[in-house]
Amino acid sequence: MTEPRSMPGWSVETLHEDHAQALREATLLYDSETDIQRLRVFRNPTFGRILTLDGVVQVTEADEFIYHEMLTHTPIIAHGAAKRVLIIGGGDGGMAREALKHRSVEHVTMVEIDAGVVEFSKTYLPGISNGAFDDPRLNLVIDDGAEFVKTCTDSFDVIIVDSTDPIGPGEVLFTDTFYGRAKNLLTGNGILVTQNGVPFMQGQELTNTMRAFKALFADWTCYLATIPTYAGGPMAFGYGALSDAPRATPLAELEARWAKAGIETRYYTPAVGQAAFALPGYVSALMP
Ligand code: AG3
Repeated sequence: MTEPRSMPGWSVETLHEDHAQALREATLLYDSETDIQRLRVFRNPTFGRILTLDGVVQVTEADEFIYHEMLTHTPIIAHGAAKRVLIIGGGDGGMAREALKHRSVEHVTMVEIDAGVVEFSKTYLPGISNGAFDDPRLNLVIDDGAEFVKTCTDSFDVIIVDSTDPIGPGEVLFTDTFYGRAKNLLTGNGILVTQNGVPFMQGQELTNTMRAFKALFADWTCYLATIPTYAGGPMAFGYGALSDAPRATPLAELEARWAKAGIETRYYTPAVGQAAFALPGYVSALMP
């Protein structure tokens, strides 16, 4: 049998055992090992520049807006008064960019394990961070997110986990211990959201996180968005909140908050953010 990896001129992602995704490498821009992982950037005419870590697509210029908008605006607008945001991971700066669009957000701490990814993204993918690294409200910490939450004494209104998949350096960010420590950093109405994989392909990953959230949070569930290069159907984002209030916010109120924020987006709207919590049967069936 031919190994899918051996397709010259194509980047083949074999994240899932029985499924591979191939993206044509029109131009290879960068290929190197950081201290932590293999980092590649190439250009694809449909998706623009694409960053892969250990062969898995992390971000593409064309569809990153869906992922970054949904993981920031959904919790921030539902919360309604978020001033302090913590991002775990997110080395390319796209999550910080979206969070900092909220003038009401006074401070963003971003904890990235790999300084190489940050430096590299500034050079090769500057449009993704789009100036976020120069914003005085951003505090960039190079550290393992799991270590950071163990010792951190600050608190946050919204915590966003922008991780890789639970293999390699990202694995610790999917443990009950990590979730519990992150929860302890949340303020009264605080919300934790997490990158939780594509449930059609990675159902167990979602079930494991949801089981942990169920034990930790007053309100817990997941919400969905389809990001074309995260193949296999919609991706799930874990949602854990200390109170029911954010998710009970009426649409009219979400819309008033959004209008006040005055942010332009290409995917998120308050109605989309609210509807994203409607779960198809096969996803509900993965809930503990
Ligand atoms: N991090 C999420 C990558 C997940 C890809 N996994 C997958 N297809 N299951 C993206 C980093 C962007 N800031």
